[in-house]
Amino acid sequence: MPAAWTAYLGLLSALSAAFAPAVAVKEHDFKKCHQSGFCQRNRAFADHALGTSSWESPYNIAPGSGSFKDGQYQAVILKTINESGETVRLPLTVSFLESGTARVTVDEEKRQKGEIELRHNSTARKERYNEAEQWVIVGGLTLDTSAKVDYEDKTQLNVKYGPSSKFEAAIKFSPFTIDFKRDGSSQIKFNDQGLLNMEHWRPKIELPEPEKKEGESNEEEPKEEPKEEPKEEPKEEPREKPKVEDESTWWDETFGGNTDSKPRGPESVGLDISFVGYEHVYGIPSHTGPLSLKQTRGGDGNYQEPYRLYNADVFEYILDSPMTLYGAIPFMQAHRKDSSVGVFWLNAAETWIDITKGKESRNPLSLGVKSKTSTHTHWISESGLLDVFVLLGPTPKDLTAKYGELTGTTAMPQEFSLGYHQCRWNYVSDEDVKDVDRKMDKFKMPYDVIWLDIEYTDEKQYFTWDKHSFPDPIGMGKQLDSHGRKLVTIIDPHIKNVDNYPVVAELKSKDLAVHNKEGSIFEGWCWPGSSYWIDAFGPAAREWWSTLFKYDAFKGSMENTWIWNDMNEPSVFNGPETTMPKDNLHYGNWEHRDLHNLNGMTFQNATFHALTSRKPGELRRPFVLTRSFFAGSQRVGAMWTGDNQAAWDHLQASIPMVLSQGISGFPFSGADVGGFFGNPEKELLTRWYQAGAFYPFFRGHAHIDSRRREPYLAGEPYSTVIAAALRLRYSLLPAWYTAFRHAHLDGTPIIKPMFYTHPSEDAGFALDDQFFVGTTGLLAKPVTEKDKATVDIWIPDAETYYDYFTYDVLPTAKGKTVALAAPLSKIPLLMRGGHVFARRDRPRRSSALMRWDDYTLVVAVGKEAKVAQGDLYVDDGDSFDFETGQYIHRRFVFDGAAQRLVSVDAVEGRGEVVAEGEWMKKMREVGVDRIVVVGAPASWAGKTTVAVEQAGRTWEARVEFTPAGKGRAAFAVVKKVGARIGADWTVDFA
Ligand code: NBV
Repeated sequence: MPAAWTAYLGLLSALSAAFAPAVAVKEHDFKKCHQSGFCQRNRAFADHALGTSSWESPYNIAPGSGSFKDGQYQAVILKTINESGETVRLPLTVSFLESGTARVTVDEEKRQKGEIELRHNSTARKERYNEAEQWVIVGGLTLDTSAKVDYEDKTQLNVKYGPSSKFEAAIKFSPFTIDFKRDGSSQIKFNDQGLLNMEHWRPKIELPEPEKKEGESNEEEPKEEPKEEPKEEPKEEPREKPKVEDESTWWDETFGGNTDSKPRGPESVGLDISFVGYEHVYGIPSHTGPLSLKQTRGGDGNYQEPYRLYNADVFEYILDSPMTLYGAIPFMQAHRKDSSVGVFWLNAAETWIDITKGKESRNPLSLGVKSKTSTHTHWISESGLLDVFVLLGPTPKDLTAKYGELTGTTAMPQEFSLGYHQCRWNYVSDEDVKDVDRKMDKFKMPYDVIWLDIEYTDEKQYFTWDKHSFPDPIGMGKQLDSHGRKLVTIIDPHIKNVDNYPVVAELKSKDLAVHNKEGSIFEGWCWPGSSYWIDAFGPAAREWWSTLFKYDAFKGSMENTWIWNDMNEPSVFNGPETTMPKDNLHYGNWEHRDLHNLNGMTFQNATFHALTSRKPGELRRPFVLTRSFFAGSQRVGAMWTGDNQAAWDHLQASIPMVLSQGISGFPFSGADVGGFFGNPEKELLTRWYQAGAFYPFFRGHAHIDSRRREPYLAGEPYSTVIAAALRLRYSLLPAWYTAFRHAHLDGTPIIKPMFYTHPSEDAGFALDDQFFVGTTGLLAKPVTEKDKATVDIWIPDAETYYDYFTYDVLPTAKGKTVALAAPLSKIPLLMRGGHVFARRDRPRRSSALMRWDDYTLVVAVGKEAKVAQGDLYVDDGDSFDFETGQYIHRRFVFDGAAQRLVSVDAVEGRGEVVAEGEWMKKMREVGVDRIVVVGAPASWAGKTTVAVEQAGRTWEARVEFTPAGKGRAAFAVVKKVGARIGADWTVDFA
């Protein structure tokens, strides 16, 4: 290697190391609320408002400005900005949608009209960012023309809307508030605490002798909490301009040595949203704390900081924290016994959410709920519209369905992607990959995908291969393909700024990268050293991105290559908070500030679309894993929870994190199995595989500095136990795929927390360490503690619960916790009576090889009436043909009284209308080989055959009955059933 080249590489790695974050998250690298000007101002505003008994919100609907038409109310809110009564006009729209969802949007008239001046000669857009909707919302916006004004006078307007007009929005004019009611009682209140705050545009008044220099940092000394500042008596403060208003952060702001030029000055939006009578709130992922969100204004066990949503490469994140992580979904659900409501805050700028709970409503006139705890939330975003959707439930399932209608549901996945993924940073060569592939087979460990991290590239130039270590990617791909396996390669959004790299040359010449505030290409540092970032907000950039993935462009990729998008927050090593400067400019001249949280999604979306056009005539479901995400990302792939650690508490934290993803509309999620940083002890690794087998996305991954830990390296007894966990996952793949189908159809989570499945059982509302899988009735509680030999599982209802492996019947224990034996070899897993689910029991190397395997149906007989039911969905797992009906969806119903199990089409009348394609014809013939009835009636003793009837033919199948034993349920196994999965049939046990 020439000396100059070596020197250059040395410099590069030194620089990368200098800019790369060090070993543990440095909390001080990320802003606290008091270091984020708008957060500090809004918190101070809240302190002032809540501490001032005479406080009145300065926002009023302009008399006579309102009109109601076709399901929409429009008016102008006047914000009084000074003592002389000057006002700013803020156009308000309240839309009542057919789905029963209401939407409240507030804009700023001057900015709509472009009647503002930008500082620093900025060319940024003048409007408040109004394009989040274009990225996020895909349906559900049809107005409810039957919504009607129920009452109106000079002070208020009441609109009845929603199903059977059960919902009501009481809009008060002065001050402006909205009270959303269901069946006459308040559920959600806007501005009830008077914290509405839209920082209007204002010119900067340059003082001759400024008290503070422009750009002066507010980072050095944390500002004292406002309450600690010497304050005048609150009631003596002028109402319109509280003393706490801190102008020092209106203009240029510096943090970590980076100055944000803020050409539009202060422009935040803040609003208090109260959930009346609700004690629990959930959602707003991604954070590491409990599923039921904590209070954030201090106090015992509470956080001091608001929950933050500002996608960032947090690196070795800490647990039990409201700190931001890699992705953001500003959707919150509130729950109390038998009632769920929610809000979706459609804003892609940096956002903070304070949560407090209290017995008292601030408004003394609010009726009826004083004795109950209410949750008050305070939402604060740096810029953009105020745009909030209100969902009135009443069930958790209603919320996920309505949210899914708005933002879309989980894409039907590639079937292989539900299998196990083997990843590490890095498999060092194609030979290494092939070796791991062979060893997994040797140790009889099923897996579907092996992954390549950044080192496969030629010097971090994506779409290339390191020629020395990966001389034959196609040969490698073919070996994988021989067992139906896939390869996922990483492609990040930073494009190396180097000569002789055609990708960067095109990016520059076509002008498709993100710009800096001056309007030229933005340059920053990431893995490759100096880099540019594709601006996936622009249509031309997306089109160009697609060209790079064509098989003949990305040479070495093939039909079984899929993609991983990392670092898309975006991570910029030398940027503020390791991301992009907020005054960078994107397509359409929108500031990065306005759309930061959307950035990751737009990149994943570009990759998703690129994968649909790799070859003319080929249209397959893409698989793209993303680290960064926003509301709507569920439509284009899977996510994982980023760089966790090989530690028990990280295993523990992963479960609420994945559950939170699920209830927030993005259930295709998982955590790095084994933990990214560090070296897990073998017990931890094993327990992590057992837990990971229940993540919707199941991938082992490890940092480059960690020791090799492919599951077969664990040694005995660990490897055997891990292999069993992998096989359990594989045998249940039909049930997982069916759960994904449900998520795709109506937005339900794939794994479900207790409050979701049992919304009437208070004792389950805070539980986040056990969950149901889809509608299978499988209740799992992974072991997440060292040296544990039992776990306590909470039983949510009076159904019969059977141990999955032994068929032991749990003592009837509604609302109680029951100890389950959980030696290392065992995953605590129960079957709830009343369910039927499908499995494929023949162990194979990969899911593709199981494609035509027969099914086993498991019937867990329910307590009352001895009934059980469930379903199975199957399609070709790869194409979009399911959209035109090429799928099989069966419903199985076991009737204990009639002693019969039937299979019927789950979609009535479908059989007649679908012309069957090749896959479907073949699939129909696949058999139901075994039926296991757990909790079989004692009367079946002595029975040796059952009668099977299908399409007018009947025959007998053998059944083996095992009577109930000590604590164990009786069960019956029908063998060689001979029924077809795609046909109607009956198995008669009588
Ligand atoms: O590409 C390297 C890693 C990757 O393995 C990990 O999963 C990502 O979360 N990546 C982050 C970049 C650097 C991490 C220290």
